[in-house]
Amino acid sequence: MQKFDKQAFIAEVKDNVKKLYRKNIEEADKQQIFQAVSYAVKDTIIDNWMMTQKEYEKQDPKYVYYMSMEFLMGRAMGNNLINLTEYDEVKEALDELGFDLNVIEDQEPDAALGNGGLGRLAACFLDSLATLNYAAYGCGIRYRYGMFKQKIEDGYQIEVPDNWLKNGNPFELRRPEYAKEVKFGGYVRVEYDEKNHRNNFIQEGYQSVRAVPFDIPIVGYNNGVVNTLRVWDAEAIVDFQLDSFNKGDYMNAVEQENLAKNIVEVLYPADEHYAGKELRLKQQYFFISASVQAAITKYKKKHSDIRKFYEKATFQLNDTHPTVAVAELMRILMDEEGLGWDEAWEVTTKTCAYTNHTIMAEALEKWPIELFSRLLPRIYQIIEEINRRFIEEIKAKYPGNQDKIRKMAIIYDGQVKMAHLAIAAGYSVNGVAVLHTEILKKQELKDFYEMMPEKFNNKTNGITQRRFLLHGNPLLAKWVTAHIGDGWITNLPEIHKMAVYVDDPKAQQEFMNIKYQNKVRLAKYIREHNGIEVDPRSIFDVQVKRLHEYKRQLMNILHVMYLYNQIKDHPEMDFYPRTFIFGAKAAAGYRRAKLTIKLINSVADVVNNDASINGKLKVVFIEDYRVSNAELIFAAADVSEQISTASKEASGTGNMKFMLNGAPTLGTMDGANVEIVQEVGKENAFIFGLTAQQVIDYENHGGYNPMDYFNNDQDIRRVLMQLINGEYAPDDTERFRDLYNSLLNTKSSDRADTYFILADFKSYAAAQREVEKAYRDEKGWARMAMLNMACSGKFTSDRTIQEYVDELWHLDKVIMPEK
Ligand code: 26M
Repeated sequence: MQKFDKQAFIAEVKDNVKKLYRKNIEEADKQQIFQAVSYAVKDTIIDNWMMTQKEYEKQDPKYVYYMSMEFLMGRAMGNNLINLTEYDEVKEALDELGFDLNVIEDQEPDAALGNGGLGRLAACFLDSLATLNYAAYGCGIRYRYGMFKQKIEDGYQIEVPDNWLKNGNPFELRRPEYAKEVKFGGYVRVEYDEKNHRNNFIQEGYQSVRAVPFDIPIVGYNNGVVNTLRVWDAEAIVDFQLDSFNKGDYMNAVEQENLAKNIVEVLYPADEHYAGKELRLKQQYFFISASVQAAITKYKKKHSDIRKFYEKATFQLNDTHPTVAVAELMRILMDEEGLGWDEAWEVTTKTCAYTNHTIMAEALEKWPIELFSRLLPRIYQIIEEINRRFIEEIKAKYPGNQDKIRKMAIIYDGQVKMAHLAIAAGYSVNGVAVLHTEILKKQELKDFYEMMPEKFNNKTNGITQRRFLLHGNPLLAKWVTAHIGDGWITNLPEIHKMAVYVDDPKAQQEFMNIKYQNKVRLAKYIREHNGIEVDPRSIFDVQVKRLHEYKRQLMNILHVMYLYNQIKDHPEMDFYPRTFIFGAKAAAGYRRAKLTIKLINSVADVVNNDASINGKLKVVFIEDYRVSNAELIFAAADVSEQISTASKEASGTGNMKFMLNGAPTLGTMDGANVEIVQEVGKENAFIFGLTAQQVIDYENHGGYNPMDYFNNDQDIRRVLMQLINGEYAPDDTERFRDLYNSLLNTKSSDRADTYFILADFKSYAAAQREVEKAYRDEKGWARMAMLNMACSGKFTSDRTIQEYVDELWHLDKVIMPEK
């Protein structure tokens, strides 16, 4: 690769400022500098991008199309510099110009085209695919508004639109020459084709939208590879102009204009919860139809036999959201490419694979037949036929067993079940952690597993160390590299070489000092963004993730209330200062989640302002938790809170980011926590609570009664009473009644405390005491924290991607020519 030329870079930045803003560099503001630097970086990227695509053309590798409604990319500029290995050089160049690269980076809005774990996983996968030299496309939607920005007003969450494109996106490239037409509605006319002796299916009376791709470069680490994230924008297909006085055409034109405008307007901000909204289905079909069409077009440029499509392409479906891809591929193969059903089915089932990300029942996508068939009439016909044949298969395997059909049919009870379609039509069904996959096989998808066990497999999630250590924690990254070299950047298991230093007092000191500096950096962020003063010498105990009952932020804050009671009762008690840090967005319509945010902030108000406790306890709710501030938070954490009700968190990926940055896990045996403990040893984690099997057994036998805990445990009773006696809501004692009810009142739902908070509370509190005890032993803590970092090698997304490639996708590694 070309060597970085500092003076040439500076000249280009100056030139960009001039061209873009008609200003000299001294006159430019920080946003303008950000744009100018980004365009200079893009210049370098473009050369590699063109070279990569030329090489792909030449070597004709198999592609993976990662189909996802969400890509939670975060900021691009810093990460691109990291992967181009030009970060330090550009930092110097900007210093020379009198700018701080970190400050310039803060000018970039996060690309928040995702809700949480599922969307961020997609982003990590793209980074790993490019770094490992695999040909890949991310396929998604260019939402005008991404995940809402969160403001906290009077302790309550307020959602503010995320106008992330307002200053333009310097890294994207509009590609109108690759636009595709996507059709909605109308009806299907069947016409007998005399010549070919078959029926033709012709969609008529439809509305259409022009899908225009925007390409975003995905830079591999130090390998010259640049892959593409292709996000689709929608435009009206007809120019909005009246060339006829026909009123019907006019209204039709207006409607098509509106359809286009609405489709890509906004990301649906729901996590693990599904509401059958028509616009959501439109979004799904819109980006899937465009992406599948584009994949076929690309294949046909080089290949003539469409029946071998699967040799050059595989579609990974990120949850059920993109599952219409199955039927869209069938449609194109049959209606446009002329294949018969069986031929088309063979191609489709060798192309599509499905990843499941949750066992939460409320997340399962089902569409009413009426809505589905009206919006996608031809696609619905195809799904009907897939369903008919699938039911025949079930009957053949389980003769006379109506129950199996009821439980497994793709269309049943007036609904189209997307997970069933994905399983029936995919060559693979995978879970995202060992425990999760086992639960899928034994519980949630038991019938499907019994019928087709060969499809089921596990791919434990991972994260990219390039963003979450090299970029997010430069101090630690440099320190690790100074000890063991930089091999870990592309081969994370090498970080285990740090294990030889865990008992070395000098290394322990240095490690703790780096952690301290990162805590100072976060304390500064908190001071500037929350106006709260926190002590970087206190234990930073962190829970950051979407707000959901199963993740049990409520248990965490109830425990804080319990600690506060103890400190007030026993002021003389020796208590190691603790800062509890929360960050979480609640879905806009999720009442209980939003009330939990209010409770956290109410507890914070009381605790943080009680001078009598000498700052022993602080509670901070970080506003607008997102990828960019997450990088600061992981680097500064002492304790990683991973406290979901066992069996509910499919994997978790935040847990891995904390571990990589040397924060031990305080958690349940859930999701990937199980594998984290396996890697680092249970003596280097703080594990508590019911096991997944215990939770499942309770659920199956309706045998848990939270009143037992309320009646028999004074500490628990006291904390719960404080929810309804105005302790944290003097102006409205009823404010937190719903949270109280959720734990105790069987009338508020059919069962109380569905997430076993009271059952786990005391073992959680005990584990928290163990944390404090361990932290007091400074050397012991340094050892434990360093061991966590050293044992995090398994959790790189490079490993996850390599497993997908070896076991499912069978991609070819593309070798880049030396430059
Ligand atoms: C559904 C309908 C309408 C709008 C949005 C949705 C929806 C969006 C995201 C439903 C679920 C969504 O995400 C689920 C998710 O993020 N699951 C998480 O996936 C991670 C990556 O595999 C895991 O680590 C987490 O444990 C899992 O909760």
